[in-house]
Amino acid sequence: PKECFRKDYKPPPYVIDTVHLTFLLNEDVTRVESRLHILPKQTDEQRPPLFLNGRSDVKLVALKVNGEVAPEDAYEVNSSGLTLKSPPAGEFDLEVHTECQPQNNTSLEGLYRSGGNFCTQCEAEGFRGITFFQDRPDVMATYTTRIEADKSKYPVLLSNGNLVGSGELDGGRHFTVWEDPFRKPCYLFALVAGDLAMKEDTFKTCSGRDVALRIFTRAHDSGRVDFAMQSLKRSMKWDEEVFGLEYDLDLFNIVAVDDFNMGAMENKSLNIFNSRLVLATPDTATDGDFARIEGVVGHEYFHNYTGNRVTCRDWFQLTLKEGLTVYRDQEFSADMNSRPVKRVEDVSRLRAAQFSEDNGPMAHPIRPESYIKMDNFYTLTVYEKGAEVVRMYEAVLGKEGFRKGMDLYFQRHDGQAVTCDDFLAAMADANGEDLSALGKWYSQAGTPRLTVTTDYNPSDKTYKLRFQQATDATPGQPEKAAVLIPVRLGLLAKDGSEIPLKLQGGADLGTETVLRVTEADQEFVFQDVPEAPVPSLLRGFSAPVRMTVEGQTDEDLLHLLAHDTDSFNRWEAGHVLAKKLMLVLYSAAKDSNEGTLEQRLAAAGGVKASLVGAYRSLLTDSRVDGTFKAYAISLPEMSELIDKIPGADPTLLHEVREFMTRELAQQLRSELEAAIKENDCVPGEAYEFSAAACARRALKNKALGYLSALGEPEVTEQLLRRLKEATNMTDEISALAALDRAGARLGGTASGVEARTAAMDGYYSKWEKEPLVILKWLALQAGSNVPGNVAAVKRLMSHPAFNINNPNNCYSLFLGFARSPVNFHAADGSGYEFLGDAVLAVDKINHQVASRIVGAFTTFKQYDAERQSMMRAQLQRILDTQGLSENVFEIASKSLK
Ligand code: HT7
Ligand code: ZN
Repeated sequence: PKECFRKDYKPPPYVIDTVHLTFLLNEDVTRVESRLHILPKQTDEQRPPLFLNGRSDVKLVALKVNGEVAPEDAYEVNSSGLTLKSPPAGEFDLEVHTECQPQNNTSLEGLYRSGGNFCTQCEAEGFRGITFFQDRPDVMATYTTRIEADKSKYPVLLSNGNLVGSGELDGGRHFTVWEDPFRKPCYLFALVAGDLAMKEDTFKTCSGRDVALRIFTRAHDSGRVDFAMQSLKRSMKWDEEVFGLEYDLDLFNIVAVDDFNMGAMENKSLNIFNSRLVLATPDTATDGDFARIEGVVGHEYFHNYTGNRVTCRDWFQLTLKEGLTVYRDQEFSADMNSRPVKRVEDVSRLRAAQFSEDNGPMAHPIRPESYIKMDNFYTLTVYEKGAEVVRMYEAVLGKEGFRKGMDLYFQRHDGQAVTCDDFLAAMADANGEDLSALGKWYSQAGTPRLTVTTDYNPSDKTYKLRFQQATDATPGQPEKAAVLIPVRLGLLAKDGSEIPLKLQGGADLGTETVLRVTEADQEFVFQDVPEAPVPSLLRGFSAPVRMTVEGQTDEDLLHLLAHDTDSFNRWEAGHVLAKKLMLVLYSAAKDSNEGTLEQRLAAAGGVKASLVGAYRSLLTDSRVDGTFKAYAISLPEMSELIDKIPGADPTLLHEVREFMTRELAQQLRSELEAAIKENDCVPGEAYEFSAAACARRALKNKALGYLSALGEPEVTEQLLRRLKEATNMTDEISALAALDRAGARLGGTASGVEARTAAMDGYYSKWEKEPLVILKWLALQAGSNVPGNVAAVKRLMSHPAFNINNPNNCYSLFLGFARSPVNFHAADGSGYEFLGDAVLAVDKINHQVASRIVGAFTTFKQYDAERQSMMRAQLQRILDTQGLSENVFEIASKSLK
C-alpha cells in the first residue's frame, strides 16, 4: 500500500470553482451527474494532466469536456481515479457521469443505504466513492445539488445549504434542488433521502435572524429528539456568547441514522448523526448518554466555524479542526454542567486511553507525518491530545488572549483551507508573543515525563522548584526535544491556606500562577515563603504530561485532598494515593505464591487506613458535589497503572482492583449505605438531566457498585429489586452492571450467578424492540468478567439482536469484550483468538470498523511475555490473511515493526 507523507504536500494544480450534482437515486443503480467548472492555476503551456480520485466501485458512463464527449484516448481510468490527459486551455467545464450501487456499499463511506434510506459519509476520502473528483480538503467549491427519487419511498430529499427548488416528476418520482452559498471541501458534502419524521424548532440569532432547526429520524423515534434539539439551541447561543460566532444560514438540519462508522459528521448545514447520539429519553438513555449527546451536538455545531468556514489544508492538519473543536465542546459542556467534573472526566479519558496510544506502536504526533489510510488517524491523539494543546494556548495566553487569537484566526482565514502553523501564528500575532515553543507539540509524539523536585530553605525563606522533562522515544522519533509545559500552581501552608507567590526578583503573582517550563532542566525560586509548603502542581491538568513529584508523601496528598482550592488537584491527590497503593498490592500479589490472593494482599497490609480515611471524609463532606464524590472514590483504571508495571498480568491487576473494592466496601459500608439512602429516588419524582439530579444518581450508583463487589445475597436481592423498579435507564443499567459484577465475583455464590442470568434475560425481554437499549446489554455481557465468558460472547454473535453489518453492534460486542481483563486476556489465549477472528470477519464488511477492533491488540507490549507472544501471533495471523484491507494492514503491520 502507498504511504502518504506530509512533507510531499503540493497545492492542487486546478481549482474546482463550482460543482453541479444531479443524483438519480434508484434501488438498483444510482446515477450521479457532476458538472464541474474548473480554473487552471498554471499557464496553458505548463498545464499538467488533471487527476480526479475515484473508487473502483464507481463506474464511469460518460465524460464531456466543454459539452463535447471526450474521445476514449483523452482520458484513462484505473482503480484509484480518472486522468484527463490534456485539459483544454483556460477555464473549462467537465461533466462526469457515473453509476454506483449504494445498496451494496457496506463500508458506510460515500453513498450508502441505512434502514432503507440513502445517506452519505464523505470525510475523510468518501466523496471519491460517489463521483470522480479532486478529493482533498484544499479544493473549496460552491455546490448545487439536485436529487431525484421515488416520492413514496423517499419523501424527504436533503442536501447542504438552502432549498431552492422542488417538484414532481413522471413515474411517481420527485426532486429537490439545494444551493450551498459557502465554499466547502467535498468532505463536507452530504445527501439524505428517505422516509423520515421531522421535529422542528427555531433559533433567533444574536442579530435577530430566525434559523429553522430540524431533526429527522424514523417515525418511531421522533419522540426522542427533544434533548438533542435543546442541546443544539444551547450550542448556538454559547458560540455567540463565548466566541462571538453567529450561525450563517437560515436552516440547520440533523439526521439520525443507525448505520454509522463514527459518532457524527459536521456536513455543512446537514449534520448526520449516529442515532445513539441523538435519540434519548430518560427510560432509554443514561445520564452519560445525555451528556454525550449534548457534547457531540455541540461539537458538530461548533465545526461550522472551526472546520467548515476555516478548514484544513490537508489531512495531516486534522487536529486543526478536531483538537480545536473538542476543546470548544469540552468548554461548552463545562459551562452547561459542572466544570470540575467535566475536567476530571476529560483527563481520565485522556490518561486511560490516549497515554497508551502515545506509548504504543501507533504513536504519532497530533499532526502526523504520514499515513496509509487517513481513517486510522481519527485518534485520541489527534482529538483529545489536540484539545489539550489548544488548552495550553489558553493557559499561556489567558482567556482574553486566547479569544483575541481566535478572533484573528477567523478574520485572517475565513473561507480558507489552512494549517496548524497558521493557527499558531494567529494566536502569537494577536498577543504579540513568540509561541514557537508550543509548536513542538505538533511534531513530537509521546507523553512527556515531568519530574519535580522541591527544596525549601528556612534560612532565606526561599522555595525552589526544579522541573526536569524527558519524552521516551516513539516509533520513527528516537530523539526528543524539550517542549513548553505550562505549569499552573499554588502553594499551600500547613493550615491549608494559600501562600502568596513571588518569584525571586519578580512581581507579586497572587496565589496562583502559570510557570512556562521550556527547558529539559529548569529551576524557579519563590521568595518570602514563610514555611515549607505543600505544592499544588499542574492545577487543572494544565499540560498533558506524566508528572512525578519527588518526595511527595501520603500526608502531602491528604493535605491537598483536604485543602486544595483547585478541585482537579483535590481529585488528583486521592487518585495518586489510590494508584500508589494499588501498585504496592500488585507487587505483593505478584511476588509471592503463599496462601490465597486474599491472604497475600492482606499480608501486604491490605488497603491502607489513609485511603479509607480519605474516601470516608470525601463521602461525608456535604460541600462536595455527588458526581465529583463518585469520581473521587473511583479506583484508577488498569490502563492508567499498566505503564508503571513492566510485563503486567492484566488479570491479576484486575483481581487486585476487585480486592481493593471489596475492602473499601467493607470498611466504608455504613457511609456507602448512607449515601445510597440520602440520594435514592423519591417515589413519583420525574427524571431530570440536571447537575444536581445526575450527582445524586452518580453517587448512589457508585455506592451500589462498591457493595455489589462483595457478592452478598442481600445486596444481590436489593439490586434485583432496583433493576425491576428503576424509573430511568441510569439506575436500570447500573443495577444490571452491579449484578453482573456480583455474578462475576470469583468464588461468588451460585445465587449471584443465577441472579445475573435472570437479570440479563429480563432486560432483553423488556427492551428487545429497542436496538439502542440492546447495545448496552451487548456491551455489558461482552465485557463481563465472569470467567470463561468467551463462549457466551461467541453465542451472542448468532443472537437475533446482533448484526455484524452495524458498527454500533460491533463496537458493543467486540470492543466491549476487549475491555474484559479476565476474558480478552484469558491465559489460554482464547480471548485473543476470538477477537482475531472478529477482525477478519468484520474486515470483509467494513474496513474502518475492523481497524478499530484490531486496535485492541496494539497495547501488547504492556503485558507479560506469554500474552505478548499470543497477541503478536494474532496480529501476524491477521497480516498473513489474503485480501486484508489497507486499514487493518496499516495498524497490524506498524504494530509488529
Ligand atoms: N469530523 C467527523 C469525522 C468522521 C469520520 C471520519 C472518518 C470516517 C467516518 C467518519 N464519520 C465522521 C466527526 C467529528 O469529529 O466531528
Ligand atoms: Zn469533529
